[in-house]
Amino acid sequence: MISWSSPAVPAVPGDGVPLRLFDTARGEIREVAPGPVAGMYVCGITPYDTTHLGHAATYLTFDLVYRLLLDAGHEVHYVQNTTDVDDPLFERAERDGVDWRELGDRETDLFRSDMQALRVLPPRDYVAATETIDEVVEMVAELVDRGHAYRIDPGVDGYPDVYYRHRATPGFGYESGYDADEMARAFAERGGDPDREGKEHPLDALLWRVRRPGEPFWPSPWGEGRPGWHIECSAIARNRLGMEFDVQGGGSDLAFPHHEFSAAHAEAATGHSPFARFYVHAAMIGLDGVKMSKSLGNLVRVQTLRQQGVDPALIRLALAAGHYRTDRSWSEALLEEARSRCGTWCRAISRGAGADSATAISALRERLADDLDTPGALAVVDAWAEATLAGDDSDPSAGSAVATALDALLGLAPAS
Ligand code: 5CA
Ligand code: ZN
Repeated sequence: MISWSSPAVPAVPGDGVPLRLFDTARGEIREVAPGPVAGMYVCGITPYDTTHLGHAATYLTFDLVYRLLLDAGHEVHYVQNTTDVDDPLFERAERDGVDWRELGDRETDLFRSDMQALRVLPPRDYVAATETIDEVVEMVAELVDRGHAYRIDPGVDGYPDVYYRHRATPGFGYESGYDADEMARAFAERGGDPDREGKEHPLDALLWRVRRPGEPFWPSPWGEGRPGWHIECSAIARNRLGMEFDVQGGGSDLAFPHHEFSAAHAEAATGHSPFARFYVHAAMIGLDGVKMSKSLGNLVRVQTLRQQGVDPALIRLALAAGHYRTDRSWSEALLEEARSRCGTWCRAISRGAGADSATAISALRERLADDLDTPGALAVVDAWAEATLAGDDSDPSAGSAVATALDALLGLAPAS
């Protein structure tokens, strides 16, 4: 699938700082320390009702990861999927009387356009689930061959779906750190089917769903059907990044079951562990204290704000005012605060000369490399702007140096 076009990333004066991130699996912040090419997989959208500010916040978080890795001298091999075959997509298509493919294409186009407007760096591989059915079939076959998967007895309901034995890997649960009760609750809430008759255990996860009337299907050794959800990301990431790639990312709602099973499937299929070196999760964005979600319909869309004439850079700045690991709410006040901050920064930058830029840029890098401390980073720029506007003009080219750093590290265009 085509990605979107990349904004230019200027080189920032001075040296980048090694990135440290919080890894959900180990529950600690440590240095990412990738090789020359960092591998990053971020779970993409299910293309209906995009792009709300929760989605935007998550992709902006990983855009910062990308930019900091670049600044620290690494190349980044970034892979993202779109889940263009899934129940909620079919339900929405049915409700609206459109073909599910058409709905998926339209929403994916909208997402690309929003990402481009937000100046998010595009994935090198942007991969639709429908493009990788053969990869999924191959990986399910590996799991079946290794004895990690089984079929539902056709006598149960006539649908011999293929399921994954959740205890196939000894470390199952290491990624989320959830205990049995938390797993049971999250599995039921987030796309699992604990009550499916014929499963060996309620937590076993769907790998291949055999054809049901009215649903799309592809051929496989287990009959015509379609992939389960977790195996999709597992196969796409493993086949492009290999095992032990650097960062597996997404929103915190994916920590279990999705990322736990994506990791477990790949580990069970290959006999290698871990799937990823870091599992990184962006907190949830809400509206009036409730998680923004397509199923609840309490959405603020990037598109709507753009149509109202809001500069996408202000959306970036408003979301960056909170830390990525803190659940937070979107509000008009947040946007206003970003507008006022942006105005102050622009006035300071347009002076040309200003307070020492090398000190400010190095502090900015330090804050961002410390588990993406964006509130701290914004405070650094606030202090630089304040000193500059108070008359400090000791650095003759401070304005352009700071503008370059904001562009490269925070994705904020010089013009905004
Ligand atoms: N297609 C799957 C991942 S394979 C999926 O979760 N799609 S999604 O469209 O529901 O979400 C896309 C991304 O946005 C995911 O990383 C998800 O964790 C994140 N996300 C969804 N809602 C929010 C929210 N309210 N705040 C922050 N991130 C969110
Ligand atoms: Zn995923």
